[in-house]
Amino acid sequence: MRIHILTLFPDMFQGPFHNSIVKRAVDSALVEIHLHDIRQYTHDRHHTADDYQFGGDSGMVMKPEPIFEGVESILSDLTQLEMARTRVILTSPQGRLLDQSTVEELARQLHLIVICGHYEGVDERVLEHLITDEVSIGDYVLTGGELAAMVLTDAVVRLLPGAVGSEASVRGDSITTGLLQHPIYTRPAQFQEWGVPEVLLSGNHQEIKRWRRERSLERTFHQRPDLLARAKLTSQDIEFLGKLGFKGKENSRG
Ligand code: 6GU
Repeated sequence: MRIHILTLFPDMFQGPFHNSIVKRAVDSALVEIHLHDIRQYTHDRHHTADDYQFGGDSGMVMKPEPIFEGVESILSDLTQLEMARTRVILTSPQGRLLDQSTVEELARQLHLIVICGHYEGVDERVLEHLITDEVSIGDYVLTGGELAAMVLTDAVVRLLPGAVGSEASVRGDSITTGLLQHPIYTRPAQFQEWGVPEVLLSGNHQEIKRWRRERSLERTFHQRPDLLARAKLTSQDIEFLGKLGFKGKENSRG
């Protein structure tokens, strides 16, 4: 996969992309990450990438020309077949909320081109005629789209085959399974005055599996009840949740 990021602040990406799993994925050629400074596609002396808003109002708007030029220069190197598996993404608080199923869909592409939105926003013609997806990472406002582009890149890269040590660990992800993760423990079995739940030391895999499932259900019920509406639940799960006060999934698709 190749990920192109168009940004006014390429230096912001040095930390996240040069450590841990993303770095390893780049080093082992699972992914290429190309940073493009939007100002390199400007042609005036001051490298102007933003301008005042028509109709008045405070705040600057990102100009369309350098963004079109940057994206088109990347697209011009692609074949028709590659184009069919390319997404042009704008990060913006107005976008669709990024979730794991969107990340999975993006991980199946050949090329991602990510434009980091800034200032009050981006000229609407970029949204109308250049991008395929507009993505937000949550209901809060960031100073710019760079952090969102890093989040998106990180989430996509870890799904590329070989990026994370164990495929099973990726498939068993909390959220991927529709439930939050159960509590986990490591050595020592006794830390200060706190032990580890007996069942985990019992060697009884049936019991351990059941304990984990119930803790997942419990956590999800208390922290993210919204997830239960979409989770794949067995009748045993529903019975357990019922004891916690869960009122069932009558208003959901199940
Ligand atoms: Cl993609 N950009 C900005 N500026 N704020 C955000 C966001 C993006 N996603 C959530 N908040």
